[in-house]
Amino acid sequence: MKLLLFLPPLDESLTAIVGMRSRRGEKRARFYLLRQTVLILATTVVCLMAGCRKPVTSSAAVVIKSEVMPKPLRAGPATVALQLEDSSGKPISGAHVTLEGDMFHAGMGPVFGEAREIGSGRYQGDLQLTMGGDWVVLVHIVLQDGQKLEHQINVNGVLPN
Ligand SMILES: [Cu+2]
Repeated sequence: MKLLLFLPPLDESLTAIVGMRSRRGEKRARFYLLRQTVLILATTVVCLMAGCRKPVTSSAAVVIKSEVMPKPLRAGPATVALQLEDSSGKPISGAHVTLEGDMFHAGMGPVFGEAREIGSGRYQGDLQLTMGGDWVVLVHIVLQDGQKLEHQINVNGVLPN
């Protein structure tokens, strides 16, 4: 019994089960267990959803879909296409979107570009990938309300020109 008391937050339900002999007590204990289970399940579902969204999202309220073209990519101009939506799938217009390409090796600086809105919530811009190899494209987004988001696209294996 003492041990059980040291196990929060399940201790409430466990002591209830062990300690109460009346039917009412049992009912209450079952209720506690059920409530505990529902809480745990709810938490798990939220975590799973958050995990699923992570690759395409920088913020809980904004869904970012991105693509770098053409495929396969060669050193030279690349086009970055983005789609911004809110959680209900409504396109997000009026964002300011800039692009940054990095290779993270000595002696090489980043390249920059700007994306324009070409349709409702759809943005597109060019980046000069100046050599073959593994690039990381950082998309800097400022929404109309001033909220800042960052989205990362790994672009591996760009072919030399
Ligand atoms: Cu390089």
